[in-house]
Amino acid sequence: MTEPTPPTCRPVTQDEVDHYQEHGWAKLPGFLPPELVARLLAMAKASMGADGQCNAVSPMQQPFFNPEVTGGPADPQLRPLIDGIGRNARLLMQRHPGIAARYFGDVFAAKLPAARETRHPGAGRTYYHQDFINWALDRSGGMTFWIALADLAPESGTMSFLSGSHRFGALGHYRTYGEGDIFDDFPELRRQCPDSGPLTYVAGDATVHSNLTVHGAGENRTDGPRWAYIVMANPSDVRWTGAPPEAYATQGMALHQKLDDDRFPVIG
Ligand SMILES: O=C(O)CCC(=O)C(=O)O
Repeated sequence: MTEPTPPTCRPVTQDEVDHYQEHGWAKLPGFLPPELVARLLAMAKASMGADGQCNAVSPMQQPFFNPEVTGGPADPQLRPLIDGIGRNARLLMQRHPGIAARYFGDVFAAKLPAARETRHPGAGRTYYHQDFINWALDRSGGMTFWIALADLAPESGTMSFLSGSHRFGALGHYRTYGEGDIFDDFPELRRQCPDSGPLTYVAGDATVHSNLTVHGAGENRTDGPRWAYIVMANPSDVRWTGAPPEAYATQGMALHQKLDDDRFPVIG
């Protein structure tokens, strides 16, 4: 008897690849099958509680959402999905065939209701930013898959993207805009990059955005947490710039080394 295939995401279509290349992001409707979404949501609630804040407070303090790391590629429950995402990342990045996708990180992301008392940071607005500079990597090409684990309307604080902003190069670290925002330093973004506005997701829908694409999200104005699962991937040849990133520990790493296979395995 053949083993049942473990549930994973569907492959991206050519239209989605084209949209991603042109706009820097793409919507992926029905990316995950319902049984996998239900399993992921149950995992998230098991470690974070139904209110999305029973986990330990993350050392990476940011207002966007309350994060909870998972077992990542080492978790046999998650690996088939993470591999499926790696195969898609490879298709989306459109590098030469020798370049695969490398896992970079994955978290459950509960944006907490803005109107409630919360024990965690993570009940704020996701102000517009790029991810690239924060990753401390020597080349772009990386991307984030943002997967809705429930039906999410714009008022829960869903993602918005500035189409074409991935062609503007690096636009600063998100902590450097002070009281203002990215549009103070780069007003041309407003003129040249149409804003998708906050998207509506059905559970299992996803978006994928390049780490150079400017994106943001509003506050969560609903009563409960906004449940999402985020997986990040890079081209397999990325190297560490030597800068201190927020996303990973660099102790023992050598300047310009490739990301190590233990923590950042090639996936797909
Ligand atoms: O979930 C959010 O509000 C922000 C997520 C984000 O910035 C990202 O996935 O790069």
